[in-house]
Amino acid sequence: EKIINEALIRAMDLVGRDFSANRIFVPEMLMAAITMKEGLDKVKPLLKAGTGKPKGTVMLATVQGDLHDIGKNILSMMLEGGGFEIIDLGINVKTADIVRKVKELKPDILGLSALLTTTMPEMKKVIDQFAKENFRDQIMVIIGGAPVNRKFADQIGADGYAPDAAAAVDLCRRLLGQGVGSSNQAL
Ligand code: B1M
Repeated sequence: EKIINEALIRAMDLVGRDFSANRIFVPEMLMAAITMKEGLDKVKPLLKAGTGKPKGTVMLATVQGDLHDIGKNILSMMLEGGGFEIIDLGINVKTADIVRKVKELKPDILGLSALLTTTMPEMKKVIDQFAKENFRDQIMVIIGGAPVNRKFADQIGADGYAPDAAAAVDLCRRLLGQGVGSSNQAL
């Protein structure tokens, strides 16, 4: 977790800052993302959980129109490390596909990620679609990603918000009535 939080994510913050300041451009941002993925692949085995019964199933997706998946992938790794089973639907996932997969595979929690201000509204669309299909009370929906905050989560009727992956693991534990770890930023 120290390698992820204090080296990889911090480096990515610098990449974001340089991109905002027009010092680097999309190709460099993409190179950084590929490098980050390689780094995460090396760290992943260290976070693997021991054997035992899964603590619950979490389905993850980056919403439609959004290609950012590094934060979601870190969350996936940390949830797996925390003993959860993960179903990852990937990036740019259509609302209809998310709803269909949730109904078919019945995870305990659905986690939605968005990194763009333009794709945040897709999260509301997913929640509204569950309501439309009379399924809202059968799935807990949590959201996260850089432009998202607790106020937005409340506004769209999400069951929880977490500012980072560690807080999201605590949030999932709490929603499933299990003890939490070090973070108290969730919910
Ligand atoms: Co893009 N990009 N990008 N990008 N990119 C941002 C997000 C941006 C802030 C950069 C900037 O301007 N400073 C900006 C968004 C501006 C805005 O909307 N306000 C931006 C832009 C503009 C774009 C494009 C439009 C650029 C263009 O084409 N002109 C384009 C859009 C493509 C699209 O999605 N349709 C684009 C493309 C890309 C790449 C493909 C090149 C690449 C992504 C590759 C990939 O993900 N595989 C990329 C990258 C790398 C970034 C930055 C530099 C880094 C994102 C990242 O991975 N951060 C980013 C700037 C920044 O964030 N500093 C930027 C590290 C990661 C660990 O953090 O994802 O925030 P994050 O996840 C955190 C938390 O948010 C949280 O946990 C993680 C940490 O523990 N979290 C959750 C995330 N999901 C969660 C879900 C939860 C709970 C917590 O519960 C379910």
